[in-house]
Amino acid sequence: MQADIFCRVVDNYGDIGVCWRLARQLANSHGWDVRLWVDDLASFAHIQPGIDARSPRQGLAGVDIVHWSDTPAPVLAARDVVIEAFACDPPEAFVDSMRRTHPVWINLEYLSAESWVESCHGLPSQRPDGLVKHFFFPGFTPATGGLLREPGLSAERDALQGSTATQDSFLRSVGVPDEALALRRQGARTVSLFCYASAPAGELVEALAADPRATVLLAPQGVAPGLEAACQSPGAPRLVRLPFVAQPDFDRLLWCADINFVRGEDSFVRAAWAARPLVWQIYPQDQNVHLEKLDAWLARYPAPESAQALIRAWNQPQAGQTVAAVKAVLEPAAGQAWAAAARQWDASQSALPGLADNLVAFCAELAKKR
Ligand code: TRH
Repeated sequence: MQADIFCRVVDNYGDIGVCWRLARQLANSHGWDVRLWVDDLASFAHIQPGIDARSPRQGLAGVDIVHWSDTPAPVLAARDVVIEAFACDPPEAFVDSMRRTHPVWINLEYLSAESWVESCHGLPSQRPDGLVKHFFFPGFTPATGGLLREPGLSAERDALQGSTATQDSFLRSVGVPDEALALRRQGARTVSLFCYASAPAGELVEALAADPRATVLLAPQGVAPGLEAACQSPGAPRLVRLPFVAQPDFDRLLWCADINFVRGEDSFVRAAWAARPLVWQIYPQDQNVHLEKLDAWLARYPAPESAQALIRAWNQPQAGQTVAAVKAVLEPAAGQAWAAAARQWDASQSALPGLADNLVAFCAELAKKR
């Protein structure tokens, strides 16, 4: 299959994060010839070393990367499959070429745990010009498109989680200092933090500082800028700032942590594959509609009530309940129940077919009918 994936970076790193992961998997696990169109190469370069933000065309990891600029737009014609991520509308000249060849056209939607997704997944949308676009919804049930998950991920994760020495050398390689590694070896818990500015990170630090067990807190540069000041108090976590790392290393960071605070879409899914407790900060939307989506996911996530309460508090900072909620999950019994639930969540979700496999099968069916 020859495919074009279109990615417009609306905000942050999730749009390109999802598209880049999908592009690599289609190219490397399924042998597809993939062109990835990206309008914002600077954001791409932030999460992928080796991307040249000024290059109109470059190849990396088996993917042909096209800078999607409007001045002038690249002159390329559609091939077998067109995947537009998150309804980003391919350029008009490209759609013109689609009218001549009628490729399979997929609109890859945002992830949601809401039940309506099942009835919309796979539906066609007939356009007046004769082209048909199909909706492909990621999701958590067999009636959806599933979640992105690379083959062999669990084995790689288990190997890392089973070896303190391998974790040490990995963490050292991404910039964790020896003295923080020593704290881990002496029994400190590891917490990773990737959140939006609205997250009550100060309350998290306050609760961790009050706990007798020490904490090493890993946070990317620029995220939660108040952490440096918050981590000055006695007993506060040992804060380690890390540069943004490539996606496979970001996975490994999550695998090394005891609790992962993640956000948006892609890091949220990756934290599930860590099989460790996760706190999700959902991407905020107008009129708090995101809170309904959060509830839809919490109804599926098998974590105990104390963990669910923390996740709700983390997403509604005005409630000011995060200190108490963190303290509750640090109780040994609560923590053990949550850790077991996290393993169960990973096992149940990874037993379902992955998004790339589902997408490949879906496109093959549609291609037969062309
Ligand atoms: O950056 P985000 O907030 O992206 C958001 C969401 O996707 C949201 O749903 C969407 O509407 C909005 O963008 C436009 O969070 P997310 O989805 O977790 O994406 C972050 C990506 O960055 C993910 O692919 C992981 C990657 N990443 C790294 O590769 N290395 C790193 O060091 C870090 C911190 C992140």
